[in-house]
Amino acid sequence: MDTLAGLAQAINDYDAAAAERCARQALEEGLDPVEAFATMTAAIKDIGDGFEAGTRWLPDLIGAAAAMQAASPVLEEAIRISGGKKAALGTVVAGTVQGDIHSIGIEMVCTLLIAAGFDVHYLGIDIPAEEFVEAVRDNGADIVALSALLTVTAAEDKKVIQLLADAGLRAQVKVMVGGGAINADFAASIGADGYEPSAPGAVELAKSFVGAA
Ligand code: B12
Repeated sequence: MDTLAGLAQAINDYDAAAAERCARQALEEGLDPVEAFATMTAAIKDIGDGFEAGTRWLPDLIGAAAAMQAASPVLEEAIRISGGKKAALGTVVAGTVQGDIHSIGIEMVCTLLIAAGFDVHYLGIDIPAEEFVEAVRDNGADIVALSALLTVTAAEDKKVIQLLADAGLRAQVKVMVGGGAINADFAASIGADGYEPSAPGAVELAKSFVGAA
């Protein structure tokens, strides 16, 4: 079995130690850490699909997430190092919206943004709309990146945009939205400035916002 297949298998087996070992091995073999992360994303998505279909259960999601979270820091560290030190392209405030505790995707978005040269303020998960607005104001952010994976929390994106407008900040900050609960039509309907389905896509979008694409 090659290393990336082993990495996918480790996610599937909820084997955190094997996932971390395969991630390190992938780097030693000179494989692209972003590609290794995409391999894990596909594996965990399969488990999510099984959960939706009723063939997998919450402990399966928890086990797979733990395996992915054991390997992610190894890959994220490599991505940050390869990004080197760059002049700041702009300031991003990022987080997962209130009611939603999914962190893996937005953390990869943040890692790639940092590697590309953005100054990123990651607020974490389950973040109230008011807190995003405060962080945009306090950090003079150019971009706010909102992640939502649950259908029920997608509406929080709209709330953030509304509160930014109420605070007189909407004109100075671009809003990008993503996560499994979001699509381009939804993003357009709430007046977001952009949507991307992947972390590399998020970086290209952010660069286009600051005229660096
Ligand atoms: C792992 C996981 C969990 C873990 C999360 C651990 C963690 N620390 O993140 C745990 C076990 C905690 C969990 C809990 C729950 N989960 Co869950 N989970 C998943 C699963 C399997 C994978 C998510 C993931 O990490 N994917 C890998 C990452 C890399 O992908 P990603 O998050 O999509 O991010 C990528 C892009 O979307 C994009 N992106 C992400 N954010 C942003 C932001 C911007 C601005 C941009 C531009 C791009 C972008 O870039 C990322 C990298 O490419 C998904 C299945 C799926 N298909 O997504 C279900 C899923 C999201 N979960 C689901 C559910 C229902 C739940 C629970 C309600 C289950 C329960 N009964 O308790 C709880 C919710 C708790 C809460 N309040 O949030 C459902 C949601 C259904 C829906 N549409 O509402 C899913 C879709 C499973 C399913 N098919 O039913 N979950």
